[in-house]
Amino acid sequence: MYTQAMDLPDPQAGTLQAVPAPAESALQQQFDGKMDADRKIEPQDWMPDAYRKTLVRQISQHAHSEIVGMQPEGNWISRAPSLKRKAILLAKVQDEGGHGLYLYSAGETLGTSRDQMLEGLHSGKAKYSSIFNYPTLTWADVGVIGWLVDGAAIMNQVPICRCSYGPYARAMIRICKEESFHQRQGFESLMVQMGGTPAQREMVQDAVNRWWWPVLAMFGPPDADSPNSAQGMRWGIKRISNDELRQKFVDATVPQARILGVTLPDPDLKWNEARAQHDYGVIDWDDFWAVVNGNGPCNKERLATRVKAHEDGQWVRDAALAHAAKQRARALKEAA
Ligand code: FAQ
Repeated sequence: MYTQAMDLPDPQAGTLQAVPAPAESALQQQFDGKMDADRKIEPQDWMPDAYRKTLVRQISQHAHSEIVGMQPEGNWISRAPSLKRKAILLAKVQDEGGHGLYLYSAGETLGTSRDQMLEGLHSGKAKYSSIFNYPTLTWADVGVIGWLVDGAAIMNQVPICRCSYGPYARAMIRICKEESFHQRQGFESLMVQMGGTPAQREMVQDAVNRWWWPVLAMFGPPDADSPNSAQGMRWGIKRISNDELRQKFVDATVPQARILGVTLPDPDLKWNEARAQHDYGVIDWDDFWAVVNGNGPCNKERLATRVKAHEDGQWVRDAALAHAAKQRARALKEAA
């Protein structure tokens, strides 16, 4: 679907007349006009190099996050406590894989191949979300990932449905619908566990204690330390800032924690009447940057697992290419 837009006629080839390209300043003006009118930019439209580069960076990081994000919960598929939970978890992890694939397709419309994007991930050059470098120690972690990690992902991703780049915005609409199911299944699983034994309730509380702060950091550095935010906002790629989204997430999650009967591990978390928002404690940004820079608890394991999965899948890619070559040869023979 996305790649069709890349099938542009080549003015040098065939009978098409080469049309003189408008001057760059005129193109920039058209682009700025679209930005001002809040219109979408599509793959065939002219766009400044920096806009294209920013999108490739963000979309590929996002795709990598979805793909690496299959691992922490994937570890629990064979250990899910019932057939029902196994079926739900299988569907969820499969959805994350699908999200990664739509996003790689959206990235390809910008002229960067999937192989190039994957090379960035496998060589350790490209980033993916910090949150997937933490371990899933118990079954409660799976519920907490659904509730908090997917909850944070939705908060961040709903505004991207209005992103200025058409293919990214459209991919996000379906992704957000699926993330919403993920969040609800996590919350429901935790509700069941909280209605269980004291040991089960303790397990849920322990998982919340371990995930809460990394989830808050997942929204990215504070606005004042976020080098990409200002330009991302001007280009309509980012609609709401890191800090604003983090605040919205805290405000939405506090009442949910109350319903579940868990405590959020922050002694400074309290309602601020004047701001009509919650105050919360200080995030450990040193820990966040250590994880982003490859030194989190599971970075090495996650990357090694991803690279091995890619290498183990080489035969599938080879077979698909051989099949496509055979089909093409047959079609040519039949046409002759
Ligand atoms: N982890 O200037 P900013 C999910 C980097 S999907 C690692 O603020 P920006 C689904 C950032 O890249 C989760 N790195 O950057 C799921 C930049 O580095 P660079 C992923 C981070 O782009 C659920 C530098 O710090 N979602 O969870 C992180 O304006 C459950 C400076 O930061 C997306 O990718 C981080 N947390 O804002 C799957 C959403 N935060 O590239 C499985 C799309 C920041 O300059 C199970 N992305 N950095 O070298 C975005 O909205 C934005 O890119 C932000 C960062 C908000 C992540």
